[in-house]
Amino acid sequence: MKIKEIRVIVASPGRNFVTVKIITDEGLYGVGDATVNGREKAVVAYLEDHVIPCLIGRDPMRIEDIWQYLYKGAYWRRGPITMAAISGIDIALWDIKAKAANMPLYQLLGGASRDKIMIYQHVGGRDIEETVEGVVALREKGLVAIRAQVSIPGLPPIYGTGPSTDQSAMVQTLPVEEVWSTHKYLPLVPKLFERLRDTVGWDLHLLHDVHHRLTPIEAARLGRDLEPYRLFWLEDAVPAELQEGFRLIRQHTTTPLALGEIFNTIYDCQQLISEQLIDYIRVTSVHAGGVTGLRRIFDFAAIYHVRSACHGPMDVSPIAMGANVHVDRWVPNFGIQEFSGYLEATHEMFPHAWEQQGGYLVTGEAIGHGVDIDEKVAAKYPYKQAYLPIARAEDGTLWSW
Ligand code: GCO
Ligand code: MG
Repeated sequence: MKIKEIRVIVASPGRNFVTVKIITDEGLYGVGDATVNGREKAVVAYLEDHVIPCLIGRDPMRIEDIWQYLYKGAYWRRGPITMAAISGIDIALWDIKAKAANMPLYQLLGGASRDKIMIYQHVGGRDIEETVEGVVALREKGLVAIRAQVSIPGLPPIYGTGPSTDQSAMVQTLPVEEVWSTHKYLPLVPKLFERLRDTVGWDLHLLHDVHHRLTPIEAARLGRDLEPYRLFWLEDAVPAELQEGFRLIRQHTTTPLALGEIFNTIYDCQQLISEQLIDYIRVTSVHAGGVTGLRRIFDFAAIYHVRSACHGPMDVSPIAMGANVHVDRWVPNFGIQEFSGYLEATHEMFPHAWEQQGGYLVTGEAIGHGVDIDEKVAAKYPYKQAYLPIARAEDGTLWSW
């Protein structure tokens, strides 16, 4: 079998997605996700100009060799654009291999370690009351794990806090600038979780995402203040370039820590994992080297009792979600899977075998990863330039988030 053609399809069914379609001379094809939110076209150029010409004529069964060829062979290793391109190719190749083997992907990976995949979904509110109502409503739909966020009083809702802010990236051409205050945020979050525990009790898993906005000592304080409410995790407490920075947080709190949505390789989390500075590693197939990358990172994490928790927001396409859930179904050290849901147009463009059943996702038994792209639908939704927002402190200082 040989790779005959590789197409890159860019479309915006409510969000921008970059999809790789690898077609073989035997007619089998596979699809992969290569989306980097807000930087989509950089990946398209990388794929079209530098990757695809090198792969035509190669044997699609040699997934590991192609992965190494694109990683080591480029000389310029790692980085989000390179790794998203590798991820898109890798996910499509695993799809082809599983189809050739006539198996669902999880079977090829080693078979099912579980029947269904626990997910968490998001609730945000303009105030504590609104968040509590949202959590109660989601629990009624069968969710067993919920991420709760709240806007800072006196400031407009910003990305990842108030209601529906995950959509905001799509309506602006240039990045919106938002205002952040650590001073106002820190005492607010424990109050939210106190109210939540009073209302929903202790069975529900509760999570919180800080979006990289704190320093280690601030995160340590927050983790400690949240201990009475037994969070499932505190996510992205500080920017993670400084892996040893997490030692400081760890010394002060037993609140579990999760990290990794912007990581691309095992080297981004090597120290975090081997020093047991985190509890959940949140890498995802589209950004961390595809199925091959995830397997490598999760196997390494297993040695140190760190569990998997694939990133799964709306900008990780249903294809990457398909790859994630097959890995989730197999991975022995599974923790949880994020699932933000998708807009109707996104579902229409990516027919998928995975499905949500209450608080869980199931893979389905379709061969491959079970997700396809409908190119006719894709043609209806042209790319729209869109960016994530930018955060500034109240005095105008550019902020991490
Ligand atoms: C999450 C995230 C997302 C990211 C987004 C960036 O936990 O799901 O933090 O909301 O910000 O995926 O593109
Ligand atoms: Mg996050």
